[in-house]
Amino acid sequence: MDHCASVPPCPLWFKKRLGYSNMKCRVQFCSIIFATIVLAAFSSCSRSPDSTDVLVDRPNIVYIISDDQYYQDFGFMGNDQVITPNLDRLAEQSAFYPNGYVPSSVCRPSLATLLTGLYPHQHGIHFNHPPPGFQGLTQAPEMTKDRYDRLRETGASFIKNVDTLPRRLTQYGYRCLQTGKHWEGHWSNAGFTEGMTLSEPSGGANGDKVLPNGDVVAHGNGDAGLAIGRVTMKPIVDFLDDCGEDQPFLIWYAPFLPHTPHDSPGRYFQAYSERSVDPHRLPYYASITQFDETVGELVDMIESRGLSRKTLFVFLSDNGFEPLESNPKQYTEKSKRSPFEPGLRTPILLRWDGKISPGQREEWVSSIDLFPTILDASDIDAESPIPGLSLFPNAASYQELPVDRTLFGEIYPGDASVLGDPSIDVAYRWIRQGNLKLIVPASEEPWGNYVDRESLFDLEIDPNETNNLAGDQQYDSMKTILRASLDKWWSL
Ligand SMILES: [Ca+2]
Repeated sequence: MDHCASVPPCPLWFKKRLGYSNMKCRVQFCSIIFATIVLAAFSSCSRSPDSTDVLVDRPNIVYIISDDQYYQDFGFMGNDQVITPNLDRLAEQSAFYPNGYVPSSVCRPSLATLLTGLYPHQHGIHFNHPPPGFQGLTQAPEMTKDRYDRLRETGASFIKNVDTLPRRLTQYGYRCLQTGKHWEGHWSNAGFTEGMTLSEPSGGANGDKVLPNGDVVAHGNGDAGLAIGRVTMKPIVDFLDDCGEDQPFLIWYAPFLPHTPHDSPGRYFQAYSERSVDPHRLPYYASITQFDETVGELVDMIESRGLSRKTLFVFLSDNGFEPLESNPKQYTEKSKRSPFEPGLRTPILLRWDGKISPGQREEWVSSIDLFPTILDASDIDAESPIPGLSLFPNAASYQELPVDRTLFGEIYPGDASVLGDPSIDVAYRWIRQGNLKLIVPASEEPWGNYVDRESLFDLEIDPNETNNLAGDQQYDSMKTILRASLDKWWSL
């Protein structure tokens, strides 16, 4: 039997770590997968039902992920126009990091980083859509549902073969529920034990596409899962009721909010009737308030069950979004998808009553830190090296994070031209250290045309990233240092 016949492309982090060729990597990777399956089967046979791996005091995890929200569009971030009372309350009860980043300013790579603790060039999910890209997948006359599903499943192969948060937590007795946004096919592909996304058309208002031949397919971003928050919270209520008091759990709450369509019910618009909100921002703000209300419902589900001292809440946004004044369904050039601050920044909140000291932290942090933070809070080791830092000691007892910490990220088009080698598609890489941020395009005509040469910004004096200092001789040495750090990081 050829065990490698159905093995997906080798994950890039694996290939790079071992320095293998594609073929050798594929064979080695296959062997390890096979050995792991055998070992797992043996382990599960040998593990007793009352194994010490079954925990009694690890926290539940409630992972709340906003979809497309500008980092300042929260009451607790100083915006006095937007209505977010529930998120404001969560921030008051949390270690609150206003200076947070995501590595990539678009949904799927950003969400995959949360699931894996790896950068996109390491987990391999650098795209929203696998080849032949969104147009090819949805508009090619010869496309059928069967072929579409196979192409999407190929794109979901990476998540199946990497350590994920739900897979790791499940090994320690957790039940893990997926709701909302999920690009990796069926919920089980990422290691959840239960979920909403089935990789099949849902018939809901969002998440389905009709092919030219009339076949209906799942768009790929969550299908039935997209009903959470917008239509219902019942799957989470049922899950919590079923878990009871002692079953540890992870809830992945990633509703399709405040993402477009900004079509919230009228009461969310009416909430702004006494406020002078710019008309082009109103539908987006209404969707933020709708999202905020669901966050309040979710937090209440935990508190009303007496679980708040047994639960770690984690909050962030997967990427930024600023509505365009001339077309509010679209976003400003410097927000979503871009290598600029409005696309990459997010506040990060960590709440665990009795364990985490509420209050603002000024350190620079990244979503890459959340996988190790959650494992650390749960007293679980990562299975393989991961690049982020646990924020838990800082959140729990103000232990300092490294001074002048360096943050990194990478920007890609939504469509992959090839799987298994993100370096072919990468459009920009960025690094921030102190006040300086360097953006390096992959060519002089990169996708998106955000910058066409190395661009260095001093964010303290130039927060809007308009004055490129890369040609200024007094910055030469710093630019060289940042570029070297960026290239070293990229090779890992
Ligand atoms: Ca998003």
